[in-house]
Amino acid sequence: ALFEYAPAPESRAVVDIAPAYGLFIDGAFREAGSGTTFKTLSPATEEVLSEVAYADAADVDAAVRAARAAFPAWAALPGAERAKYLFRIARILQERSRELAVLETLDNGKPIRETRDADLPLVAAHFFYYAGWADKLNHAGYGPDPRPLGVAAQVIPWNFPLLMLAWKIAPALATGNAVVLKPAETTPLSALFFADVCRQAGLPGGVVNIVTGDGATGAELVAHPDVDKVAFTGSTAVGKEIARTVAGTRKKLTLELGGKGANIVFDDAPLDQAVEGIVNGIFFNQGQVCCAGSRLLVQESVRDELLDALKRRLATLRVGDPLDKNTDVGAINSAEQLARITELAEAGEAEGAERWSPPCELPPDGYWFAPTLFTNVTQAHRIAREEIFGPVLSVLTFRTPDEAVAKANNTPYGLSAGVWTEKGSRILRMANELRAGIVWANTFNKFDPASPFGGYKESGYGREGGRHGLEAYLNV
Ligand code: TXE
Repeated sequence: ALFEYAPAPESRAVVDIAPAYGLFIDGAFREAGSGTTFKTLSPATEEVLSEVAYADAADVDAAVRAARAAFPAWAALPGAERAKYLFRIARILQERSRELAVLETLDNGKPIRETRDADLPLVAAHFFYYAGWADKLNHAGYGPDPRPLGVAAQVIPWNFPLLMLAWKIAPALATGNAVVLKPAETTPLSALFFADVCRQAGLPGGVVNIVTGDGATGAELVAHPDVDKVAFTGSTAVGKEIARTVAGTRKKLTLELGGKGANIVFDDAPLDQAVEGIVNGIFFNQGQVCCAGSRLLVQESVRDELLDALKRRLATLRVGDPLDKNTDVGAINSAEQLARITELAEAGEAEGAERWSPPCELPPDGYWFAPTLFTNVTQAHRIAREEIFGPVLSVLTFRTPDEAVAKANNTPYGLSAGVWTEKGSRILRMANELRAGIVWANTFNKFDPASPFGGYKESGYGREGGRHGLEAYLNV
């Protein structure tokens, strides 16, 4: 087996999926100590994509040791020198973005148009943005000479594999930390590709380490005694478990967990624009987005008009082959995730909500779920309360702004919200009253590396992105 991911420069235009990939520790790929591997599948076809090394406690320990050994020299580099590495990584990511986009779409199932036009540009933008901070930390507002924390353990999910890596690794490196990152078990390939990018950029060995495996691997990493900082994005249940593991240790923790975002449409909103925002809010990445607009709150007076327009629009969505540039809705990432979505949609019907999907033919193999709309939803229904993490929209109504705020805030989560109205004063008022880390006005799912992102309530704590994202990796 070839435990190496280093395509020859002349073959870079092609994603050449080798049969097996190794762990990336101390600047080199290697087999797991136990020799154990696991398979990754294409969610669109269920074909085996690759075999990946499975890291156990000993491998995690090797990765943390490599990071610890690399940390002092990396932290001591002048910021301007660290910035050069980050700029180099950003440029290589841009140069190899076609290859990466195809790889990410194969591994995750998301439409190539999204990977190409959203994920990859944002990934490079995060490295450029944090490269810019590396030599300006004295001016970040945290006082003179803020220091890195040390070794950061980062555990990320499968919905935006490379983008979540960028959110975590770019600020950690800019501030002088060394990193051990564990990608999700269903989507490890772009992180291993990124390891190759680090090598190409000449990043010193041990500054970035990638350990592939499952939840047990993640648990080993988080519990490792020589870790100074834990950053996690994933389910609220696992986030709580990690908080318990970290409690009583020296480790600093940031958590980015689930959401149940409300997209709130007032009767004065530009409805055609709102329809686009609703579709983007819940069908982008098949709704597998922590800040998805999974609850539509529409003012009663425009309910029928908006739903008619929305249904017409949903009928035009093209569901299918993620590698087809015309595809709008791709595959669900895994059989487990499909089962969760299916179970919650069935609960919606059983509890009396009305289910609707446009006519669409789903491919025979792979994991698919048709775009789905539920009306007659009450706040007590599970589909109004629980994160579905799929292409399923629950529609509720309201009469007054107060009622809209109360319903939007009636959730244990608090990650995102959208407000659609012509009234500027109403936007400002809603932004103040909505208990959500981000409130979009007349748009949805807009991301920018300069903007902090994170949750209220059970959506987690800490911020990623922007100047605030530096703080999670600094002693100030
Ligand atoms: O998440 P997990 P799953 C939500 C979404 C989804 C549900 C379950 O609602 O349906 O969570 O998804 C690693 N210690 N979100 O099961 O298990 C795991 O290997 C340390 C929202 O995929 O949280 C993976 O790398 N690590 C979310 C990562 O945690 C552990 C994105 C996420 O997996 C671990 C994903 C443990 N004990 C799911 N157990 C968002 N906020 O965007 C698992 N992991």
